[in-house]
Amino acid sequence: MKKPTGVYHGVVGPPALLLQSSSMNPQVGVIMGSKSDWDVMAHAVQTLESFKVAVEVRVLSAHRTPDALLEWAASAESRGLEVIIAAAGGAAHLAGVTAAKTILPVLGVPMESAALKGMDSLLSTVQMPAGIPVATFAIGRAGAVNAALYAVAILAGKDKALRDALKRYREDQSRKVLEVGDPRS
Ligand code: RP5
Repeated sequence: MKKPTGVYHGVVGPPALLLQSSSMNPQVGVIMGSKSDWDVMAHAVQTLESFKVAVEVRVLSAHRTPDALLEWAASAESRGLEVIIAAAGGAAHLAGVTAAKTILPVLGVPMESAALKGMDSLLSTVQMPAGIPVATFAIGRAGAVNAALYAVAILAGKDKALRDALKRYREDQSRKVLEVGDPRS
């Protein structure tokens, strides 16, 4: 998976670990607990960029860089972000902690883990007690892509060009399936 192109514009003190962002005015923030999550989360960033949605991408950890995460989440709305995608594996509290510090919609993507194949990540992300919601997606690549598509759908509520692009995406997807026809040929 190729890295998204673009220039990073720092917003939070010393960065935990910088990947890249794609624009001066990102609408979606994509954060992940470790650089080891990047190969999967690159699918989310690539999907967002295919819709020309500007993305801020950071590695931030709820347990390894708690102060930087809290500052990033608390300032997300004032920086212009409208949706946050948070991916983590294991005892995955990244999405929940992020959601605790912002009223922006937080979309959680559980990463596949070595020990429990992501069931730990899934349950840690999805089982938020009432009051602080995290919209949780599938484990791994499917979740990364769908979280990005869901973020696009949220933004599309006030952006007709994005609504049209989403419709085209669905149409292309349907056409590709139908083009297969008989899979034996
Ligand atoms: C989580 O721990 C990360 O989100 C990652 O999925 C998992 C393992 O991290 P590393 O040990 O590979 O850095 O915090």
